[in-house]
Amino acid sequence: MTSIRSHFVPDNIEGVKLGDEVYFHVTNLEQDWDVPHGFAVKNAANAEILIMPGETQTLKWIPDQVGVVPIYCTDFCSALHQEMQGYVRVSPAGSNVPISFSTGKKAEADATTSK
Ligand SMILES: [Cu+2]
Repeated sequence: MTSIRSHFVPDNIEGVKLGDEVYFHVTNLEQDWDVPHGFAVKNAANAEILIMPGETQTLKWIPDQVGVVPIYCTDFCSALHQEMQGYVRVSPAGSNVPISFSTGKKAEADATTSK
């Protein structure tokens, strides 16, 4: 995925299965040298990564629970820093949910309750 103020692309990932080895390769697209971005998965056993402008860093994650897991920026990057987040849905092992991803779309449950 890419990171630039103030979002990740994509920021909504489906089709990850429990026990998968997930590698997030995050590229910071900023043109200003002093705007690093962070990246972390909520409740992951490892720490976050810090990505300097123009760099790509990789974070490995093995989900240990089924559900929707937030991902987020861990470095204060702008006034909209807290908007820099997204979601990964973890499905049960062996389920047939295909890998898919999108950007800027609200989670399904969210969209149906807000109507
Ligand atoms: Cu940030």
